[in-house]
Amino acid sequence: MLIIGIAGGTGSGKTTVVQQIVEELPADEVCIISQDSYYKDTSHLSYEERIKINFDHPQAIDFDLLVHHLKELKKGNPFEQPVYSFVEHNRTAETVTTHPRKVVIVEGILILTHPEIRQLFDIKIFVHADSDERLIRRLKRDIAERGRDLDEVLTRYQNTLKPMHLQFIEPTKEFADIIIPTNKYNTVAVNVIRSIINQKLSKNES
Ligand code: UZR
Ligand code: MG
Repeated sequence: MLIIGIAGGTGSGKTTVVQQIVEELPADEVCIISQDSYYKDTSHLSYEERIKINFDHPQAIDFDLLVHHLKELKKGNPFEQPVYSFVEHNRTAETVTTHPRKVVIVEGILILTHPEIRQLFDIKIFVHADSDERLIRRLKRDIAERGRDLDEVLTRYQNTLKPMHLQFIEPTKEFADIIIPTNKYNTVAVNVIRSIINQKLSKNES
C-alpha cells in the first residue's frame, strides 16, 4: 500500500491534482480520503453558531478519527468515511464505505500539520499556487458551488483564510517531498508523480 498525502492552501488545485493522478489508475487500485470529510461534528450547534467556526484551524478537524481510519486501512480493513455538507457546514447522516487499496490518497489543507499523520504518508506532496490565484479560484468556487456571495468570501479570506494559511498551512511546505507549482495546469508534474506510483506498485508486486 502506498499512502500519498496532498496538502496546499485553499484553491491551490489539490482536487484537480488528485483527479489527474487518479484518472490513469484502475478504480479498484485507488481510494481517496478528503480532509473535508473529517470536520468535527457540529450538530449540537445552530447554523448561526456553525458559520462562526474557524474551518481553517487544525482544531476544526477530527484528526483522531482520521488517524484511526488510516490505521484501519493499513491493517487491510474498510471503514466508513463521513460525508460533509459545505452548505450546512456539518457532517451529514451519510457515510461512504472506503476500502483499502494499493494507492491511498489523502487530500486537505491541514493534513501535513499533524505529526502522526505525516508519519503514515509514504509520499508528501504540497501543491503551490500564488495567493491571488487561490483567492480567484476560491471566490469562483464558493459562489458557484457553495452558495456564498462575494462579500462573504472576501471577508472570510481576509479575516480567517489568509492568517490561517500563513500560520498553519504554508509552514508545512517544509515537510513535503515534492512541491507542485499549480498556477497553471501542470501535466508534467502529475506525470512524474504517476510514474513514481507505477514504479512503487510494480516493485510491491514482485
Ligand atoms: P479546499 N469550508 C467551508 O467553506 N465550509 C465549511 O463548512 C467547512 C469548510 C472551507 C474551509 C477551507 N474554510 O478553507 C476549505 N472555510 O473549505 C478547504 N471557511 O477546502 O481545500 O477545497 O479549499
Ligand atoms: Mg478541494
